[in-house]
Amino acid sequence: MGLLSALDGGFGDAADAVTVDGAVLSRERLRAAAGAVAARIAGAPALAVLARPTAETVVATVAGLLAGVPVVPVPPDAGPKEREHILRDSGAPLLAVAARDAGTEAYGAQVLTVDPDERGTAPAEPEDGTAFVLYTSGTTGAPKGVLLSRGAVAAGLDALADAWAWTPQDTLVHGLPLFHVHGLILGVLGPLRIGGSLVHTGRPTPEAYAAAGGSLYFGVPTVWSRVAADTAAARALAPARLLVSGSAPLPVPVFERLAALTGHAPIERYGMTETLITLSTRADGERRPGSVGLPVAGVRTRLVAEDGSPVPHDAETVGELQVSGATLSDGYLGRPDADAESRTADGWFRTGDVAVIGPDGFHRIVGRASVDLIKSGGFRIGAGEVEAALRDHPAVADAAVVGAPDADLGQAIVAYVIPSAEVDGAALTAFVAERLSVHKRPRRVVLVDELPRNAMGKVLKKRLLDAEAAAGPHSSR
Ligand code: MLC
Ligand code: AMP
Repeated sequence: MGLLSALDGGFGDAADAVTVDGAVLSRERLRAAAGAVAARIAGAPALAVLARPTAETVVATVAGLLAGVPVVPVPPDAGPKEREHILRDSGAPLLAVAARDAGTEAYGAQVLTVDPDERGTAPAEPEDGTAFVLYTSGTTGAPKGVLLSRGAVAAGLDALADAWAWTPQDTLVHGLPLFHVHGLILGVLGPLRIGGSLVHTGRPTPEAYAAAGGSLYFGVPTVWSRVAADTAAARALAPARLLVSGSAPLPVPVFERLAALTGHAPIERYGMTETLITLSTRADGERRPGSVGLPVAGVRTRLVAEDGSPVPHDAETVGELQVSGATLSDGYLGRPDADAESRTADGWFRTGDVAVIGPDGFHRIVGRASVDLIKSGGFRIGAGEVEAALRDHPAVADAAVVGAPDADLGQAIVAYVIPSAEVDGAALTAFVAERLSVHKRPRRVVLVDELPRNAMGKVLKKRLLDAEAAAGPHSSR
């Protein structure tokens, strides 16, 4: 069975298999359009896709998978620095775009225009190989390409079908970006493997979720927090079957308000680009606020103390969460150093997340080991990448970036900057937004004369976070 099993004819056609950006694609039309693109890219080492939430992005992604060409999603708002890095580092010779983006900068790659009305013959899907190279931030440096095999993606989706009782009767609704695991792999490939249909809402607003009439809804906690604050929109989700939150911690008050207004206790699940989704509460099990539940089928977890010893499963003692199983990636593209750092000698992946496990096996994520990986609105952002971008500004002598608690975004990027010339925060925010992806921009800039440092000269970010906490709660909205 291929990865896109719902597309291969066995499930029959569905006139409205994928609705995105006002376009409605049947399975037959999606296969035909992707088949036409697959013929043009056959044999290429990789296909970059300018991943706007459009029919063209879905067609190009399916084409890459049918042709056995690894797909490299490029965030559509990535500024020149980030886009050039992804294109050059991945070595993708082709960048698939919609007609309106035909003139886009591709840094030496050839721009390939995708037409969802084109028709061709879909090739037989390959059995194995790399499905995706997904770029994700580390604590320092530019984003790294994570190699996800077809087998890992298939195993990951099948495990979620089991945990969430996800079937061809489901209509999935979400408005998440199509360049990460959540929106693209779960949110687009899910229905193309499991069956059923997809409605992508463009932006994930409460009004759009309320109007979509689906059975299964995905969102990051920022989306659910906005839905929970909109009583009418939340009540409109009562007829749904399952609401699923992930990519960042779902605050317990949001869980409770959502449950009260919709009648559905949300499912919370946990994952990473490097491991796909590894933990989840279950549709047929307890949905405990603040908990990410149990390992999904095919995944094992363990908790390890700093000295490498096992941590008791007493729901109190924290340890680093390590995972193994069928959903793990094949490592980072061209980065054996990062691979070695992220895996144990016995092959487990070090998540960098700190967790507890209860005697009943339920997992709770309590934080991250490093202050330099920030989750803002569900996006993973490395402090080092933002600091490097800020230091490229002529009026910046030095900068330190932290993720400050934020009622809307979970964490908001706050930049402490030592200026070398007159500059204001808005100009620095715009500078970062133009060079990197827009969501990596600081939401606040604090101009300072110096940064707190230890004897080795390392910035004491804990002190900056304490200052943020002392200043009281913020909301970037
Ligand atoms: C604002 N904008 C700017 C700007 N300031 N543009 C340029 N320069 C500036 N200085 C524009 C943006 O382009 C955008 O335009 C608009 O303002 C709103 O941007 P925003 O303020 O950043 O959006 P916001 O409302 O804060 O977004 C919230 C959100 C978003 C929830 C919609 O954070 C989001 O989509 N998050 C999902 C992240 C995700 O999918 N993560 C999964 C990772 S996978 P416009 O035109 O676009 O409106 C993973 C594994 C797992 O974690 O477990 O799932
Ligand atoms: P990414 O690489 O963007 O996929 O981000 C992965 C990170 O998101 C994980 O290492 C966690 O820190 C965080 N994350 C994902 N889901 C959850 C969750 N349900 N609760 C807490 N953190 C989460």
